Amino acid sequence: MNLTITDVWLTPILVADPPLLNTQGVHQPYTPRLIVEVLTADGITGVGETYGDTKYLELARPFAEKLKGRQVDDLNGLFTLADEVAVDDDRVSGQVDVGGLRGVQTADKLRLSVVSAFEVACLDALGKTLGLPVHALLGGKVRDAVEYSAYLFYKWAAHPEGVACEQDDWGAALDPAGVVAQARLFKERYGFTSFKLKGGVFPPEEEIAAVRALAEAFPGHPLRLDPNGAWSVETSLKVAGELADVLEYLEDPALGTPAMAEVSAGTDVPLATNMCVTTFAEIKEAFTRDAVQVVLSDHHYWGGLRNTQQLAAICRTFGVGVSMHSNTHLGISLAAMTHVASTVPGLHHACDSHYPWQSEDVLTQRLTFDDGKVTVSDLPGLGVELDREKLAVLHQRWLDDDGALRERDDAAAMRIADPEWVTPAVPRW
Ligand code: GKR
Ligand code: MG
Repeated sequence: MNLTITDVWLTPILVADPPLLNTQGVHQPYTPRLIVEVLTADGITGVGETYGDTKYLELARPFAEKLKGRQVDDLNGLFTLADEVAVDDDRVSGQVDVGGLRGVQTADKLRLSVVSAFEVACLDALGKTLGLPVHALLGGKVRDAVEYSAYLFYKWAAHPEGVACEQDDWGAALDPAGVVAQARLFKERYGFTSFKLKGGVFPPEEEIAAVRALAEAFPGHPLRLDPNGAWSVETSLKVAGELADVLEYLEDPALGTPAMAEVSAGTDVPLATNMCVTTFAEIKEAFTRDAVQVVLSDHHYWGGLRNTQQLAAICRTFGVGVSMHSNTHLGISLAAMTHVASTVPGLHHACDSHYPWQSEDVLTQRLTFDDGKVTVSDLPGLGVELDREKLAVLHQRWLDDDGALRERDDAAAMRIADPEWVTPAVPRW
């Protein structure tokens, strides 16, 4: 058995994405992702996936070079290696990230977002070498299937006229009836029983009405609303008061730990976050102030699957719930999320996933949701296989792009429909 990494391949791609609305604007017709492949001396390939914007690519390239010659089981070494790769701090020192929806942006978080893809690829290669599934390398699964929630979005029927795109079959969802119709489709197609609505798009009264309509259509089903910090403390408390009887939790109603702590002090509705606790450094203040009751982990920016387990252990210690956040992603990441989620005890909330929105993938076989759950694979590694032809097609799309779509920019995508659009300052309401 030879675990030496002999080569690393990076393939940036553009993946079709429907016109999903959020506080920043709207999803572009194609979104960038990066596929990482790690090859070992034994001819084994491990795969990983992360954000594909230029700043991630620029970091991934020197990292990939340094990885050659190292051992695929040297997972801790990935973090020291990452520290050796220089980051242009100017571009990441501000608070604004590519989507502005995943909390603070720091050089460290950028590094972790890149390391995570390599960690997943190394675990996949190691698992394939040893004949063990990734969950076994993480200590073993404690459940056989991981539950996901339907991730509902306000959306247009199509991207603006004249924009090159793939047509989706979800239709428009711009009012309570549209949101309920979308939820019905999610349930029909995937069997989801929890629903999360991405809010912060319309005035809170309209979003309250949409959640009420969901509660009527799906009595007793867990419901969440996530306006990505678009509301003031006062508005957050008003919404929490009006929806207290139907919400499983309210996600990032207000921006930042101090505001979330104020909201938390004024309501019994649990608060979840993927914006104010996104790094280990942010945990202490948020937990001490009881600002959040559920942390939504994301292995991409937390730095991988083992860091996600560490986060879960800290949450458990403090009696804070843990579940999973998602951003546009493909099957490799869904497989990685499922493996790590299967190892986390006390995962009481269904995880988020954008996967149903992605009609394209780079796998020979798409992952499936049965009754809203993904079965944990016991095959060696992640249990997925790359489809080279599909990968090549999506990579060609990236090569053909003049650069406009290579950075995710939801505000720029919105300006195609509304040239006056500027991302609203928060709190907006
Ligand atoms: O895909 O538009 C989106 C979401 O708004 C995403 O970017 C968020 O980061 O899903 C995320 C969230 O839960 O805030
Ligand atoms: Mg969120």
